Amino acid sequence: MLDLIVQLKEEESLAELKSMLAEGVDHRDLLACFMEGMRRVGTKFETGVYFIAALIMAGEIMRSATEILRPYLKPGHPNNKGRVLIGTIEGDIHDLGKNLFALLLNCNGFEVIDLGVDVPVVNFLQKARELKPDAICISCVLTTSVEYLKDAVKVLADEFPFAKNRIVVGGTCLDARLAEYVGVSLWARDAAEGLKICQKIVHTNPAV
Ligand code: B12
Repeated sequence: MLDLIVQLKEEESLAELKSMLAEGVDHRDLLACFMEGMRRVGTKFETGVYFIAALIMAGEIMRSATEILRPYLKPGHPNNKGRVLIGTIEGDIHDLGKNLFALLLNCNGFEVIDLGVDVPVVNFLQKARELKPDAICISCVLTTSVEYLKDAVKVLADEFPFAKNRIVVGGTCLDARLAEYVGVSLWARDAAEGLKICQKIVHTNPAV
């Protein structure tokens, strides 16, 4: 299936996904396969083998795969309800990872307010003031948006004394070093890790 994804064969890769699900293959492994496919398409883009049209095509494949996997993401016992504000940082229009994370939060009983993509800090600020979320989750996929993220973290932390323990960042371009650079201690490698962080925040430090 990985080869089909990397070759951007939408119909074939999705058909393969459906048949593997029907055979009982773990949906987490299948999701991981699609994500690895996206990574490889990205590398081909980086090295000049693929062009922007391939990224668009890959995005469509990932979107459809997420839809097919959606029913499998529901857990057995929802708990830890809380409110999460989420968005992709300014300058960045990637939303598939963010949407996947939002879906996982939803399936686990969280109320999710999604501000969309290319979100300026002022929008995060306004909504955070209005809704007092348990967590503010910011997706950053592009390296070129890291400075916006750093700025957003500073503005939010200045405004809300406890924001530092409520801002969660994630996205392909981030790692522990960059998270530290933008001033955040809550960084997630993937959506599942992000979910655990949000559950912990609600457990130990619910918003009032
Ligand atoms: C599909 C795609 C696109 C699509 C996006 C469609 C969409 N609706 O999102 C389109 C065609 C729009 C696109 C455009 C561009 N892209 Co693009 N794109 C990709 C690609 C192939 C896949 C991304 C993806 O959806 N992955 C699958 C999702 C599920 O994974 P994910 O995003 O990593 O999310 C997971 C985690 O990171 C996490 N997560 C994500 N966000 C958050 C947030 C929180 C709070 C938490 C807890 C977790 C979390 O949860 C997810 C699940 O575990 C990647 C390749 C790659 N390596 O990722 C390049 C890639 C991200 N793109 C890249 C580039 C350069 C661009 C363009 C600048 C290209 C251009 N010259 O125009 C533009 C930028 C447009 C813009 N202003 O944003 C580069 C970025 C390099 C960098 N470090 O900055 C990459 C890495 C490709 C590459 N290797 O060069 N792209």
